[in-house]
Amino acid sequence: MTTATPATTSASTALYAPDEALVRSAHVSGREAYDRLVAEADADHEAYWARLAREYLDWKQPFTQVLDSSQAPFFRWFGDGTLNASYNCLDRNIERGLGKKTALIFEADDGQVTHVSYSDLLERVCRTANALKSLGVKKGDRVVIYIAMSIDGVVAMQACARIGAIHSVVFGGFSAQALRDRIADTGAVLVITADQQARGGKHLPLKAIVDEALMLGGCDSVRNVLVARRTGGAVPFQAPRDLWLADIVAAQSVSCEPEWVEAEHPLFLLYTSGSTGKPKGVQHSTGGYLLHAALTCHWTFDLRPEDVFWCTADIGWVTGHSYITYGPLALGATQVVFEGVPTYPDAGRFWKMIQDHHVTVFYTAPTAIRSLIKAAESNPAVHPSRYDLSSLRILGSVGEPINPAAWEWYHEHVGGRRCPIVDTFWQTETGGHMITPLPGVTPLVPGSCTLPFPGIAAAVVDETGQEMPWGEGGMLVVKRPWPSMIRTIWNDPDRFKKSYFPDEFQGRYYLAGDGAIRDAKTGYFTITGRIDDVLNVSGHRMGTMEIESALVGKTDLVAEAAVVGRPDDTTGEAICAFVVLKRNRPQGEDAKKIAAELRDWVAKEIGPIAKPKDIRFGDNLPKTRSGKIMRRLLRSVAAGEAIKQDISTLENPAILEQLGQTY
Ligand code: 6R9
Repeated sequence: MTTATPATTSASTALYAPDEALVRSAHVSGREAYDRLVAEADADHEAYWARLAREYLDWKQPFTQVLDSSQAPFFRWFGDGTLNASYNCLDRNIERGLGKKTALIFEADDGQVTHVSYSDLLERVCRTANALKSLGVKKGDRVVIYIAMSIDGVVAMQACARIGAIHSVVFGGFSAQALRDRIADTGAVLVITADQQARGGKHLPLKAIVDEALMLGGCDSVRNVLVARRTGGAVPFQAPRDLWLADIVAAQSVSCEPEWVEAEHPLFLLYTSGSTGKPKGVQHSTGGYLLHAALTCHWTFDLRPEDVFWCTADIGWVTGHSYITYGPLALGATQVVFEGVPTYPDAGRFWKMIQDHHVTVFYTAPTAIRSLIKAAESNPAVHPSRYDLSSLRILGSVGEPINPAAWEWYHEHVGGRRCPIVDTFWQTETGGHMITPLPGVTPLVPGSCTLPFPGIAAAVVDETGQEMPWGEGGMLVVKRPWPSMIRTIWNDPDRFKKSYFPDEFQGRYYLAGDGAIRDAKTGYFTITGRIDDVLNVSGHRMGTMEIESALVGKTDLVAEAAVVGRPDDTTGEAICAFVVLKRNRPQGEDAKKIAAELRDWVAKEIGPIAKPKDIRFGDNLPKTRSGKIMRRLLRSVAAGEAIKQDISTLENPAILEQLGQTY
């Protein structure tokens, strides 16, 4: 059995050639086919995307314009075309004879399984869409969805799309405060939630948190709260504002004419962390976004009509949008939707579900793999070898770099050395895969996301925009616009420009915010990590600033706080907070107690995913003479490394030793 080694971001040098049979049968078949697509896109970028937009989407009003760069970097794609995302995901599959085909195989936390056919799904979406209309929700209105993984969640998103309402899904692990901020920023007219969520055998609140969020103020735009019944637990209810989803839906018709929207009509807003300020509402379009979600699902996962696809992400993150709600449905695929967690009732849950549902394409995050490696090492009963995983043909990874040791284990023990692993690099802002192997094309190198998706002009550059020679690291950029790119930051177009199209590159290149290096021989990309103050904890993006402001928001206790990341074997990065209290520096039991109190506080302010793993106390923070916190030093202290940096500008060197102490 292989053992897990600490997560590193370096790629190994092993090459795994794709299987010959797969090369022949894949949608993109062999390196020559890939090269042809890349050449087609290079020769006429617009014609390439226009061809695919016609092949992959059904348009009500066909577009005649392709790319409009006149307001760059506010690019517009397929501007005069109209379509509906829900029509493309449901009706057209039924028109093609897939009405009885299973769209969703939903497995609940307790193991109960529900199959939903394409016809059933369309009916549910239409009823919910009509319910929203009956409550006055119109095209362009924002609807916040705060719900766990569920059929209702997918239906709610599709129902918004059907009537042209803009959904903004908030991950069910976010706190009332974080939810309030998102409701207030979107100006939502309605919130869709559930009574509670079931996770790992526990019932956790949802509706009660919505109530708390609405009471925090700034949410006057919200007229109604629709509540799905999940656990049947007692929840606070405020008529006439609150309505049971089942009651209102029961009274609705099962058909609902789609609202045909312009290609640029916003399909959704999704909040994500940046290096400064509050989370930003990433705005996606309908046409360009849906094209890339469908296309990447087809090529990267080589999805076929008989496949059973399973993406383990939550619909609260972008991966759940593109590879649960939109991509697979746009292709008429069958997919598994899972409510629970990978470790309940035991850490064999994923493997058992793959076996039970004959999953053929499985897409998960390195963090999950690393934690299941650990579990399998201590308990052989949950090792993947105990399950029949022979249905699998393709594996995927997303969210953070996958360290070669975890890659090898995934390849050997889950994929039986048969299944290629597509290590897909992309972001909330990019809408879909940007750099990724294709199963019938790319020889694999563990730890490398390999080559750009055809049509994506990814490059590694220095701070002047000059391309780096292969073998030398730099900043990852995209040199040409692509259809599923972020359109703007909701309510903050200036921040959109500054964050993604900075002046250093004359506003021409999209700046991803990640560092990257291309292999000197193959030109393969390896992502070396964020170049800004964004942390990646278990594949979740967190801004250090957000956590710092939550900590200093505890005004009775905290004077100052600085947050950095440090490497962690399981979660990739861990959050480490350095805190100066308004009272004496605590030690021993006292320090433990205060650290626990601060963790709970952060969980309340943002959500449990933002809880610092380490909290260190000091009389002060390391600062330059001009008063700037020296974060690079804190990163070394957090990682337990010897300080090698120049500390001559540090005003108070003694503080480093103090901050290095644990309790
Ligand atoms: C899809 C998603 C985006 C950030 C991104 C990068 C990291 C994602 C990765 C990866 C290395 C991969 N990231 N996939 N790093 N290899 N295959 O995760 O979106 O939550 O916005 O995070 O995640 O740092 O910039 P999002």
